[in-house]
Amino acid sequence: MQNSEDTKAIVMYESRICGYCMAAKRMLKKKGWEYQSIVVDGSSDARHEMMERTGRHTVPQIFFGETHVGGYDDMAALEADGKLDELYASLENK
Ligand SMILES: N[C@@H](CCC(=O)N[C@@H](CS)C(=O)NCC(=O)O)C(=O)O
Repeated sequence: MQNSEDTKAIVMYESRICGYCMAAKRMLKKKGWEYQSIVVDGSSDARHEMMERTGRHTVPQIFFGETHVGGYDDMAALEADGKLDELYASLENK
């Protein structure tokens, strides 16, 4: 159970050794956006939850609120299209 103060609008399922996760984290940091990390290494529950929610098995998997953005490439594509800021602006609990 998460503390409500730990609950962030952006949630990223990630693993510790993962280049795409690092790239996603760099992008979020550059934006100045906080996120909640769910590390799936060694946790079959968290990995199972990620796969159930996304239908994907690769990390990272990123949610903006209830919206499944996808992996790093998907988030970068939204940024390139100028749509990521808009999605972020629509979030509560930032
Ligand atoms: N296009 C994906 C690639 C993600 C990816 O390949 N992640 C690696 C870890 S850095 C992974 O999950 N590999 C495990 C696998 O392919 O089953 C993205 O941009 O997020």
